[in-house]
Amino acid sequence: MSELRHNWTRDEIDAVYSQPLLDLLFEAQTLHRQNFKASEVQKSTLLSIKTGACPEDCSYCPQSARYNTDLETEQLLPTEQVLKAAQAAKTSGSTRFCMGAAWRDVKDGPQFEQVINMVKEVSSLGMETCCTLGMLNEKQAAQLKDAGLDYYNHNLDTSPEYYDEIITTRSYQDRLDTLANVRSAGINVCCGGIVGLGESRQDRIGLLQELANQNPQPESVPINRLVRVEGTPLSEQTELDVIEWVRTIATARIIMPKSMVRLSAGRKELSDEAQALAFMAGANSIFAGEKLLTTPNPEVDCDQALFKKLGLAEMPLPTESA
Ligand code: SAM
Ligand code: DTB
Ligand code: SF4
Repeated sequence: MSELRHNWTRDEIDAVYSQPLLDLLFEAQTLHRQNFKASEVQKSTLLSIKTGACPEDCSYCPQSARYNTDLETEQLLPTEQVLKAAQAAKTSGSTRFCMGAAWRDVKDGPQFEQVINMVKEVSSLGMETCCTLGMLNEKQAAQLKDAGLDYYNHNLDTSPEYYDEIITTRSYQDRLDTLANVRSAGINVCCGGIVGLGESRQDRIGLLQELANQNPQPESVPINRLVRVEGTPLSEQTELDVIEWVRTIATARIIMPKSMVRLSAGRKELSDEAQALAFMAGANSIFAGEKLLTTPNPEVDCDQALFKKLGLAEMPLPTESA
């Protein structure tokens, strides 16, 4: 079985990414089958626990206060409401519950205390917990770990060169610093990016290089397809070719063979066939439930039908399968 590498060059990744599609899929499938049960797909459910009015300028994001996106902003949700959603997610087969807040960073105080409490309560339902709350310092990461947080999501989004075209209010290094704080607290890292921002193939390769060369590699790698939201600067962006997206997923699987690769935002616009190709390319996780944070996701019934048609099974929690 291949060893994990953290010294990938862009040329090496390009050689993987740009090979004939059928060879690429075969290589990805081979590694996928060495490391996972090929027909199991993990399901996570997202909930926006604090929506909109975000001070950052991420040009893809409907939650930035700088753009006019018709979004209803929402204060931090009451814990009971979050718990209800987590219970419903568990009932519908999700093993992980991910709580997202439209914050630039975490501020110490009552709101953070409330999030810590949410993590404890969701954890006690027997689900894996994940938070995505923006930037985080070392102490805050340790507090989340103590509360039982399993994963922290913080994306690099794109290549270091393209990053400044997309976000100006925080740097690539800020993101790497937060990821280091999450790691040092002993929390699993969920880190990926977005494709379809108008970036080049070299930028997608650059993002994959940054992800794979982290040591350890992120346990979970969400690959988002841009959801174009009216009012954001990227609302008119040309859609990324599906095969390029599949190549990105297959390359992620090959260079990060032990990570979970998640089909994240953008599934609603994709056909069953496109998603089947992505599963063949080694994707083994999805966001389930009719809403992502603020935008629509496939209905639960639709996903159930897709799983049935493709013969996919829900991946159990690690302890359940042991
Ligand atoms: N505010 C926190 C942050 O930025 O880290 C947490 C929430 S933020 C919405 C989480 C991630 O969602 C972003 O890093 C980005 O990758 C993804 N995202 C946001 N808007 C998106 C969109 N329109 N299409 C695809 N992915 C999107
Ligand atoms: C991630 O990589 N994708 C999720 C999750 N992490 C937090 C968020 C997708 C958001 C899509 C746009 C929205 O619904 O607001
Ligand atoms: Fe704010 Fe996160 Fe959206 Fe950026 S991606 S505008 S930080 S909610």
